[in-house]
Amino acid sequence: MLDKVLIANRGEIALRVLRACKELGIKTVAVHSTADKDLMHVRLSDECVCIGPPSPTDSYLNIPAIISAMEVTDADAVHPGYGFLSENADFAEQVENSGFAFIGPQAETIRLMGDKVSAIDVMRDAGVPTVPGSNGPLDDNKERTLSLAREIGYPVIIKAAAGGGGRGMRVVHNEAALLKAVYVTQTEAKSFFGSGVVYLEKFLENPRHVEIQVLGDGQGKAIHLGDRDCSLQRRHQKVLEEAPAPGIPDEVREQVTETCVQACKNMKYRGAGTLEFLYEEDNFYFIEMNTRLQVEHPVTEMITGVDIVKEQLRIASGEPLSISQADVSLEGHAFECRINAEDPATFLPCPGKVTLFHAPGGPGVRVDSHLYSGYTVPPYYDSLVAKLISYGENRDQALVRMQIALDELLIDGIRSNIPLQRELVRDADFQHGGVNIHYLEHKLKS
Ligand code: MV4
Repeated sequence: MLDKVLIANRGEIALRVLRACKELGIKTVAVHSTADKDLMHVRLSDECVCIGPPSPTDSYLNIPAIISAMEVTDADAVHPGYGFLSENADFAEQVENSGFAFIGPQAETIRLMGDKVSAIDVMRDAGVPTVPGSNGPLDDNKERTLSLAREIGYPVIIKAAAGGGGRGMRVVHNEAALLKAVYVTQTEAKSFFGSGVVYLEKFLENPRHVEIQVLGDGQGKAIHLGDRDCSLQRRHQKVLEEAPAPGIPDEVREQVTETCVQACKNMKYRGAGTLEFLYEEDNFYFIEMNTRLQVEHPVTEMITGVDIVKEQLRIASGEPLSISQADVSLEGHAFECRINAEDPATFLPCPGKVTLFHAPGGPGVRVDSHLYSGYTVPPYYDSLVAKLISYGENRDQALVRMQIALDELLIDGIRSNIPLQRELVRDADFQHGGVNIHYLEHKLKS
């Protein structure tokens, strides 16, 4: 097992990783910016190193500073959490070239999945269902692009191969607008990502966002931990997630999860990963793979009983997965409400001093948060301050537990989206289950 892990992140996820390390008897190093010396996980770690000023570029994204901190503290491995350097292939490569372990996939895998065109290729080869489209980059043959879109049928979407997560895409509703949209997306992609490669897909109008959690040992063994529905989002920021995705026929779920596992075996995937799909009319369509631990991993942990972060640490130690597919059973239902320090009306970040923090409790309630009474939320980072997770034997029980927990949760001193979450868990359409990716934004407009 690893002896010492450096946690290259902050906030709730740094605390989550710290807890997993402590359970496994692994020593911890916290690295933090000057704005983050009062973070909960900094207090609880064995050692801490200040790596720079508040700006993320100078601290949590500063590769030489992080690798130096690993050298100084003699850490074996780095856990990147989510965001920051978690999907930076150059970081993973430099970490491994410096003789340390990166807790995540091999740099080449991160690169392969970071290019959405090659990711789709890998998935299609494994039998994963993909969106009808160009199956590769668009070239400068305008006639070919026009006839491809005509075959697929409008609307279509042009996406940057180096994009993802909602950046660098453009919907096209008719032939007259196609070539201009391709050109504009290419130009934008070149300036945003340094690569002008774009591809084309059928635009699905009212899909749900359903994703599959996988684990691979890096030697060709892989398993899945079922799916999550993350359709409730605003401006590509997820708000409330659940597992399993409601209303998916068993045989459809079994089919797609099997193909995901096959894809991971083919790649000899190492660590935790998520395959993102659009789901419409009982069909899954792969769009992207995330090669990191995700914010919403707890809902999967609740319905499987598998500690995903501990599995990541075991895999990075070169140990086999602690479970086989036959050991994984999906039981019950879980929700996660993301609690953000933001203005309920404008959604603008609301940093400041938390004068009172009271976490809910009771059966089937989990709170992943770095908050404590007296903590000051700094203005420099993401506004996520807590994740409230509920579990129940069935969806109704998990939902009522979430309603109760949200009523118990107290955060004074800063504004938050708790009022929105309290409203969502009482929304009739959400309660029914299976709302699509546009539901929340439509609701907020009305
Ligand atoms: C799509 C799509 C419809 N059709 N692709 C947005 C984020 C990025 N991960 C992919 N995205 C989309 N790709 C096709 N072919 C609609 C979206 C999309 C979306 C997807 C998931 C969650 C929220 C979304 C909000 C708007 C658009």
